[in-house]
Amino acid sequence: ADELRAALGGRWARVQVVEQTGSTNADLLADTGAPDRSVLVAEAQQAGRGRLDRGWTSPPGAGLTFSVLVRPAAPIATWGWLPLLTGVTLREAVSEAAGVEVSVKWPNDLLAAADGRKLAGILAQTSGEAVVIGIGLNVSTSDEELPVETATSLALCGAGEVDRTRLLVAILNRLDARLAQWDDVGGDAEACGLAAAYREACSTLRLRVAVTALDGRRIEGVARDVDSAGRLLVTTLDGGESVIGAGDVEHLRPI
Ligand code: BT5
Repeated sequence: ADELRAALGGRWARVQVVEQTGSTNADLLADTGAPDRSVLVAEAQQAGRGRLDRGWTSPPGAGLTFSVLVRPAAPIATWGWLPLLTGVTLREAVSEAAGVEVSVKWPNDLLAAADGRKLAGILAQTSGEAVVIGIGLNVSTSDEELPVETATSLALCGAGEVDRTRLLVAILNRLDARLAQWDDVGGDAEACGLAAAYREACSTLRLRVAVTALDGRRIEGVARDVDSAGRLLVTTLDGGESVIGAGDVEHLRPI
């Protein structure tokens, strides 16, 4: 933790590292007094969560498992951009610190550019005026340790030895910078260049996709763009447009 704090140079208000916990997201959500820019890193997580209460597995020491808490000044209507902002940041940091090219799948996955397998997942949860953003990234995870066929790790992408602290510092430095730029313009993703970076990073855009919504609806069409709230705009086959929020989606897959 001291090494991490020193490398971050005071830009993160509170940095904690624990050997193990249930879920770093759950811990920060429960910590109602946590200051803006709190970070909680866990070596091992016993009850890691994905969206919709799905599980997130991370063998101890093989990945990065952490959450940050931020208290944005930007209006709540723009907070849908936070997982997307995190995805853009992860992509840049992974490319810089591990030399692996990745893309972002709307709304919350990081995929290896080479084979489309999932390298990382992002889980943003709101509690009052705070947002907790959790990140699980597979670093040295082996094939046998990965829970599903569609998962991969930096090591499996040919990254070689990756210094996890260095990678985490690269992520947190970039995340702080992007958050500040975005918050300074009131969460306007176009004005701070985030929307442009996202359009470049996102492999979902321009694809034909099938979305299964939580209410059972199925939407098929071309993923055209992302709007000012971070929602996906899908041009449906009949020429209409569906506006899809991250919270409404059970599955999204290219067709
Ligand atoms: C996510 O959910 O991808 C968000 C994962 C967020 C995890 C972080 S770790 C730190 C913080 N604390 C937490 O408790 N959570 C956050 P979703 O899109 O729902 O994907 C979950 C699905 O990904 C699972 O149902 C599995 O199929 C798959 N999965 C589970 N573990 C994985 C892994 N290590 N790598 C790739 N895929 C995995």
